[in-house]
Amino acid sequence: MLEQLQKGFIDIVRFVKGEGKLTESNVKEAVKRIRRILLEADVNYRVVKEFIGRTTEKALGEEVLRSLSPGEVFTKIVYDELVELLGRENKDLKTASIPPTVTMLVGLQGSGKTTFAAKLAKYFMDRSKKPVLVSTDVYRPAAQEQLMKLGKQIGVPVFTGGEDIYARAKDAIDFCRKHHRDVLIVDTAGRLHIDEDMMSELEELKKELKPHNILYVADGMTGQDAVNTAGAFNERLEIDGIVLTKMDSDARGGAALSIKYITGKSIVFIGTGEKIGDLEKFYPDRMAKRILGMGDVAGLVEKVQSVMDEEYSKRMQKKIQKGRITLDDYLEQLEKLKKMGPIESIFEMIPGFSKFKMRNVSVDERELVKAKAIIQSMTKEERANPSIINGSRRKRIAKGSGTTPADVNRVLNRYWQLVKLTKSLKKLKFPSDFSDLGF
Ligand SMILES: Nc1nc2c(ncn2[C@@H]2O[C@H](COP(=O)(O)OP(=O)(O)OP(=O)(O)O)[C@@H](O)[C@H]2O)c(=O)[nH]1
Ligand SMILES: [Mg+2]
Repeated sequence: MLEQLQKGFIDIVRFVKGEGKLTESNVKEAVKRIRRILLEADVNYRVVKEFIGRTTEKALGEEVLRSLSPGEVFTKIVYDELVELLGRENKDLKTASIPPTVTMLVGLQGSGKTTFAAKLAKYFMDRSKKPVLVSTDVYRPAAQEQLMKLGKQIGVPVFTGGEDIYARAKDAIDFCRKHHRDVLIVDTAGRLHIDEDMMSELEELKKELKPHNILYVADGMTGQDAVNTAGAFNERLEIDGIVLTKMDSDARGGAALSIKYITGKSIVFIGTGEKIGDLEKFYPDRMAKRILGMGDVAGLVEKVQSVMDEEYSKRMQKKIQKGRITLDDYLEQLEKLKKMGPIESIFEMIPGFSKFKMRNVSVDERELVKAKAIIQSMTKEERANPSIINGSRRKRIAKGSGTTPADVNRVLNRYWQLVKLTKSLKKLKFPSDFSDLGF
């Protein structure tokens, strides 16, 4: 994701770092380089002009006169400007006071609406919501089947109905009310280009459904086309937010960096792959850090620190350094992590983490209770040294905790995964200039 942009910015940071102080000439040179990088990344020229102007002004202005090194100051300025460009605040979807919350997805053909509909349903499910999917695409014969297949995959009902799309969508709302489902996601038909038929159909749907959120789904790889089309959709439908899909294949990032500035609407989610789990909530500050080559380690650090008290993290750090994590630690971690939300979102922030394929490591309440009972049924020795747990010990632990040996195995497997993770964390290098920059 955004490799080209990242490489460009990392080179600039390196260049500025080598300079003794910020002068008019090296700021000019750095800014010239930024201009080239942004244009090559297909960022809108108006955005580039604004970005360059503000960065130059700040870099040459009074703000520079601090005790930081020029590299730090300049990087911080670029970081702030990137955050500004990406939207500063992360935006959440609106929730209806009387359920269901209706979210309508619009966008051109092939932009990823249907895929995103399923990803969003899963996202809601993971947050204890009960979503329903409905498609108003009656033009493409396979559209309905595609959604049904995805719905089945994640266990979300797909409402089907007659050919009248307005009636179908409204019936879907009734279905949600009747069955106490609190979220309705409406997938719509895309066209190759913006045309009057599609726009008036969407306008009509909006009138009938009164959706709480209209999300414009754009293929991030299409760069400025995505930005221009977003503008057109916004004019007619007044969208609430933007979803950029296929960011996994977008090395340039032109759409990501221009769309907020040009349309005034924020990016809410990004799609990072074809699979259902390949979805990220969009955080401008984290994205800016990513672009500047700092990975999301800073985000990780913030999140972890907010929950773990200093003493605890010091203790954990020592254990991680020594590579000694016991099952007691594991249990403590589970409880701490539970407070932080889905554990995957934490793992996703670790650069290169997807390699470990540990997506299924989520903590839910029931599982936590079970894991607790299992670990508490172990002897002190077993907890300190889980590798001694053999078949008969497993049986005894299962009996003692009212679970099965398979449950015991699951807890142990997750524990070993955590051990593996801490080993990989140990290898991560935290850039030394983080704290200096106030990140
Ligand atoms: N790599 C990648 N592929 C994606 C992503 N999101 C969707 N796709 C792929 O893009 C293609 C089109 O996705 P759909 O979800 O069918 O697009 P759509 O907007 O519903 O298309 P229409 O219904 O024809 O308007 C599919 O092959 C998806 O697998 C993503 O985030 N990353
Ligand atoms: Mg579709």
